[in-house]
Amino acid sequence: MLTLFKSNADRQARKVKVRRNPADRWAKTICGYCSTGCGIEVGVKDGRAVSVRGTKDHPVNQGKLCLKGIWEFEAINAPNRGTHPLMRDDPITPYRRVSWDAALTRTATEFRRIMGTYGRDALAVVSTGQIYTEEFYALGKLVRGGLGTNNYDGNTTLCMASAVSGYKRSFGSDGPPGCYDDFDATECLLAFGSNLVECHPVIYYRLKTALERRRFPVVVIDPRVTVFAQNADIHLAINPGTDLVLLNALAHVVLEERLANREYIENYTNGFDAFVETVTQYSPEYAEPITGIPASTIRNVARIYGRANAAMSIWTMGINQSVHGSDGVVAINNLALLTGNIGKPGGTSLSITGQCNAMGTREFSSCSGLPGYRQLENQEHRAEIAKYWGVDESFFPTKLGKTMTDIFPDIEAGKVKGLWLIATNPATSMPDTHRIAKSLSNLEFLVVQDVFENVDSAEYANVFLPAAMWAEKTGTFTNSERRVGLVRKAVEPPGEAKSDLEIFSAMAEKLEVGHLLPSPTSEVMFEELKTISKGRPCDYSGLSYDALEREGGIQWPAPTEEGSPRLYADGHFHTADRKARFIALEFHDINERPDDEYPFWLNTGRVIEHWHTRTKTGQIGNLNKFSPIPYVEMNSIDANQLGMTSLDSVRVISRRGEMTVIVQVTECVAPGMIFIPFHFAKGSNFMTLGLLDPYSRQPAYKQAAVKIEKFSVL
Ligand SMILES: Nc1nc2c(c(=O)[nH]1)N[C@H]1C(S)=C(S)[C@@H](COP(=O)(O)OP(=O)(O)OC[C@H]3O[C@@H](n4cnc5c(=O)[nH]c(N)nc54)[C@H](O)[C@@H]3O)O[C@H]1N2
Ligand SMILES: Nc1nc2c(c(=O)[nH]1)N[C@H]1C(S)=C(S)[C@@H](COP(=O)(O)OP(=O)(O)OC[C@H]3O[C@@H](n4cnc5c(=O)[nH]c(N)nc54)[C@H](O)[C@@H]3O)O[C@H]1N2
Ligand code: SF4
Ligand SMILES: [Mo]
Repeated sequence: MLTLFKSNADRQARKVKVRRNPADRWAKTICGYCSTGCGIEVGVKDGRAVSVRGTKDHPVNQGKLCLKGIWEFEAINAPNRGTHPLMRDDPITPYRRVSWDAALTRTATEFRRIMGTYGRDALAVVSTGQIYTEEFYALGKLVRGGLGTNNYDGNTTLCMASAVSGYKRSFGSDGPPGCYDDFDATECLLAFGSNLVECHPVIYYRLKTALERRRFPVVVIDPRVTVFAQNADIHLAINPGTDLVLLNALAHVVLEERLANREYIENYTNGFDAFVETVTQYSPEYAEPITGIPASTIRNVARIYGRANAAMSIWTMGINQSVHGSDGVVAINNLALLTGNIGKPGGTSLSITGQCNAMGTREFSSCSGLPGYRQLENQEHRAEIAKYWGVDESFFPTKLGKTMTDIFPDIEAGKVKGLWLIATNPATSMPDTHRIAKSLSNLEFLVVQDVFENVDSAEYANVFLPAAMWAEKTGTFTNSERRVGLVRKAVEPPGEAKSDLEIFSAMAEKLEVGHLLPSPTSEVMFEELKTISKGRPCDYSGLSYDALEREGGIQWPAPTEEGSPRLYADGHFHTADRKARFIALEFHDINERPDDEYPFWLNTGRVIEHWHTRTKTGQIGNLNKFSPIPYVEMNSIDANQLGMTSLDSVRVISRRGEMTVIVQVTECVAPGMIFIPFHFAKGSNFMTLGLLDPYSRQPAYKQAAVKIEKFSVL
């Protein structure tokens, strides 16, 4: 963190202030930032959110909150909240306030015109991981059952798509099999590409608490020396994008040293022989020059993992955001299957998800199929949902449409003409944002539905729809351990802002499919999705709002209020033969790599204070005081060589774009690598390339080649 105090008075003025505001009442919610799913109560006084506190004895956070949670009520009251619908004829004229009726009529008319003129798929809908499950379900019903475009996806393609794809390939269905309690039972933790301390601070607190009770080895695999890496027993500073090779080599050693669980493999898996054939080629000596990790260290880690009675892996974006994202996830699953570490306490392969409701969208949004983990390709699934919704089965596409990352090139190519963005800000968060700006400018019609009217993507829009935020509406989120939690409405939304659910229902009306969403309450939506979830992997049928509130959340599958801490405990998976699949994975190096002209690896990610594109945290004084501006982490060897020092302004340049940013000299990145937080607009995503994973279509945000020059105004 950089401090730039000019004087003592300046230091005083910038001091972080925590006000203790008295509240009249407290509303129970789940935090609206990350997927940890902390219980958080919003203090309300005179109808305003004035405070928050962690929910005492909550099963996830036991009253603890991180920096973002502590000031979350300030996001509700922040400036720039959208209070009225806005409209303009074209994106170069100023917006004017209009009525909801005018904004929705115009939107529905444009949607109909575009679909009528160019075909249904000329309209795209891109949503998020940050609205309630009930809202996702309603949007899916409207898009799949009313609009009929197959260009429907969410920002989860930027985030969790590789985990989803990997789980489906290995286990036949999405769904993280483990839970946070696994820290209390495990004998070995491998953490791949996760900055847990900054990105899921309360999961880290759970891990630390488990370690204080009982030591077990923690191995962190990350090119950077994060605080997590500093606190690990072993840090593997892996070469960017080579985790697959490391994982194959770990499996190689487990097999070589006879540490595999033959009984588990025999009873519950298939595909083993082909897998063995492939990993046989990946000796630690072969992996060493590719991964940068000494063969002896790989052997050591494989032995620790293989000999543990229960061993677990967690991972986040260092794995998912790679051209081998899906393969990386499958390789983590392979290692778990090889040692029988699935479905048992302390033995799991647990994807740490990202956004507060990245899980809810996977379960019920219909983005990647139909609700309840149903598939468009499956005739029975189409028939079930068509019947339940009262729509013609033939209205559904029979195969999955484009993902968010393929929709934008289609906009650029003129195939997609209209776009509805809901709670996502691609103008800043997509890779190669110069190209995204061009795509957004190419649209005939863009509608942005967001809680903040100054969101970057609204610069390109014709219509802005102001939405109610977390705690201004009731609904559920699912966290990383499949725990469904309830957010109670604490306060009224500002001005004329409406909940996303109300907006979807009003849109359905305007599109003359109002029968799909006749009574837009979260309770009604919850009952519908519960009904269709019965017997599905994400079974919600035993849940109720009262039970969720009472318990602080319940883990699906939940055919009763009991819920399930783990999946696959009986060794049965969601595949046709109920066995898990070993999948043989070859490594193909296709990244843009540093060369003479662009000699540095660019790595991007997060800091604890900020949330994504800063629409929320950028408006919160204390968080900005901690982390006011973007910076580039640079190793001292590189800084010396380039004649640069901390606080110098430099230009970081890739083949796609550049940014000017100040230097932070650190030993946390290796020579030849730099790290820039991606939160700031017109920042690191000007430079990223974002090659896509072939299975998940998730962008490789963490690997690009750049050069660095001193900034000069002359
Ligand atoms: N404070 C804060 N917390 C958040 C968020 C936020 O914006 N701010 N966002 C939430 C969301 S949506 C998400 S998805 C999560 C993301 O959570 P994380 O994935 O933990 O966060 P990142 O900083 O994106 O990246 C994690 C690490 O991956 C490493 N990495 C880069 N390349 C590689 C590689 O090739 N191999 C390996 N093994 N590691 C690599 C990076 O050095 C970095 O330390 O955080 C969630 N929590
Ligand atoms: N370089 C680089 N880029 C990255 C990443 C990276 O690691 N490196 N990570 C990627 C990942 S993992 C993710 S998840 C994406 C995130 O990328 P985005 O989805 O663009 O992230 P946010 O800034 O969270 O955008 C969410 C928007 O929803 C709005 N919002 C919040 N709550 C509500 C609500 O209830 N209703 C409505 N209608 N709007 C709401 C917020 O104001 C905000 O504008 O970024 C990706 N981009
Ligand atoms: S760890 Fe995540 S869920 Fe918990 S308070 Fe922080 S941002 Fe919210
Ligand atoms: Mo994410």
